[in-house]
Amino acid sequence: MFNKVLIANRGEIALRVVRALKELNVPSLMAYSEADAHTLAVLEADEAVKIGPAPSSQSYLSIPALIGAAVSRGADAIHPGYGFLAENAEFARQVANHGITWIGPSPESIEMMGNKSMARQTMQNAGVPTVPGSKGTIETLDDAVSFADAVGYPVLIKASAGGGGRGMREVMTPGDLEVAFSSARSEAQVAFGNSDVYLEKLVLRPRHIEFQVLADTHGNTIHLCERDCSVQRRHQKLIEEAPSPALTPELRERMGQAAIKAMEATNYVNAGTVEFLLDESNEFYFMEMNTRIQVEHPVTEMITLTDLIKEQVRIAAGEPISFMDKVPFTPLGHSIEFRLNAEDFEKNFMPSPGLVTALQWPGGPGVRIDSHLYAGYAVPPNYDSLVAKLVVWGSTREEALDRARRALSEVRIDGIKTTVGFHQKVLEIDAFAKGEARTDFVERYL
Ligand code: MV4
Repeated sequence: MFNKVLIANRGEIALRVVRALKELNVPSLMAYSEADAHTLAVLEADEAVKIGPAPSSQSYLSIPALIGAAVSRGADAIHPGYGFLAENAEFARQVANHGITWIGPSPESIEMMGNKSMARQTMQNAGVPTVPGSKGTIETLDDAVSFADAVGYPVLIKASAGGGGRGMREVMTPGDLEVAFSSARSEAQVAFGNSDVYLEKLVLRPRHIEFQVLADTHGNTIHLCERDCSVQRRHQKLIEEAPSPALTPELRERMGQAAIKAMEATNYVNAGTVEFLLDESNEFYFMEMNTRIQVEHPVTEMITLTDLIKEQVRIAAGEPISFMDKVPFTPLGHSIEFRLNAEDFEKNFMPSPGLVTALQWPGGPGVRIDSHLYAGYAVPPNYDSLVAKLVVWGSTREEALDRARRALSEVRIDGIKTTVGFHQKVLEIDAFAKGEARTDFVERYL
C-alpha cells in the first residue's frame, strides 16, 4: 500500500478521496489552491500543500505545480478525482515518469478513449455494438453525403476529439448537411485544435445508460451494473440512478458483458465507465468510455455495497479486487443521486457562489450526503458549481422516490441558491416517477 497519496482535486470528490484513504489507513495530502484553503477536504486531510492561485490553470490544471507538490512532500501516488486533469494522458505519463503511481488507467487507455472515433473503431473490432456510422473520420463533404445517403437521415456529426456532447451537429435533411459539416469541422478545430469529425445515424430519444467497470492487475475484469443518467441539461447530468428502470436482468447481462468486452479489448485497468445509448426498441450502442471515477459513482456503491474509491486505490497498489466473491452483482434495492449545484435554476441555472450562512442536512434511513459544505464556508466563484450530492437508497424505486421527497424537504442551505427546488419539481413529474425519462426529459417537461 502507499505511503502517502496526493489528491489532485477539490470540492466534494477531494473529501470523498480523503475519507477513503482514512479508512485504508493511508496518509492523505491535499493539493489546494488559494481559494480552497478553508475547504473541508483540506481540514480533514492529514497534510495539505498549496499549489497556486485560484484560477485552475495555475493550480488544479498545472502539471508542474501538482508534480512538484507530490515530489517535495514525498507522495508515492496521485488520485486525480474527476474533471481537471483526470483524463489527461500527459499528466498520467509525467506522474509515472517521476516514479509516482497514477490511481487510474494507463496513459495509453486514456489516450485511446479520448479519441472518440478511435474508441468507436476499437469497439467495432472487438464486437461491441456501435451506432451505424462512418468507418473512421470523414474528410470531405462528398464522403459525408454518400455516408448519410447510405445510412439514411437523420444523422449526427461528431468531433473525433469531442465527447460530452461538444462539437455535435444533428442533420435532419440532405439540404442541411453541407452547412452542418463545415460548421462542425470549424467548431471542432476551435474547441479541440483538431477538425476531424465522423458521422453516425442519429438515435432518437435515447436513454443514457452507463456501466461501472473495474479491472485489476490480476486478470479480474468485472462490472457493477448500470446507472441511468437520462436526466441531463446541456450535457450536464442532474439526476442519476441505479439500477436503470429500463433494464431487465437479461438486458443488464448482455450490456454488462459488452462493457467487459470493451475493457478487455483495451487491456484496461482500474475503474472506468462504459457509456451506451439505449434506443426506444431497447437496442444498445457503445457511445464513449470514461477513464476516471465519475460524479455519480455513489449510486453504484449503494446498490452493490462497495467502496469504489478504496477499490481504485487497492487496484493501483497492485492488490486484487477485494469483493470478487460478490460477482456477478445483482442490484440491491434502488439508489438515486440528486446533484445540488450552487445555481439559480429559476434564472437559467445561473451560478450562485457566496457565503453559506446556515446549513442543515437531511438524515435518517437511506440518506447519504457527499459534500464539502459547512455553515460559514464561502463557495468560490472559480470552479464547477457542484456543492453536494444527495443520494437516497430504498428497497424499491418507489421507496427511494419517497425518501428523496422527504430528504429534499429537510435540506436547508442559506446564503446561496441551489438546485434543490429543481429536483422537487422533477419529483412531481409523472414521467420521472414512472421511470420513463429519456435524454430529452428536461427540455420536454421543464
Ligand atoms: C448520440 C445521440 C444520438 N445518436 N449519438 C451526447 C454526448 C455524447 N457522449 C454523445 N451524445 C449523444 N450521442 C447518436 N448516434 C445523442 C446524444 C445525446 C445525449 C446522449 C446521452 C445523454 C444526453 C444526450 C443529450 C443529447 C444528445
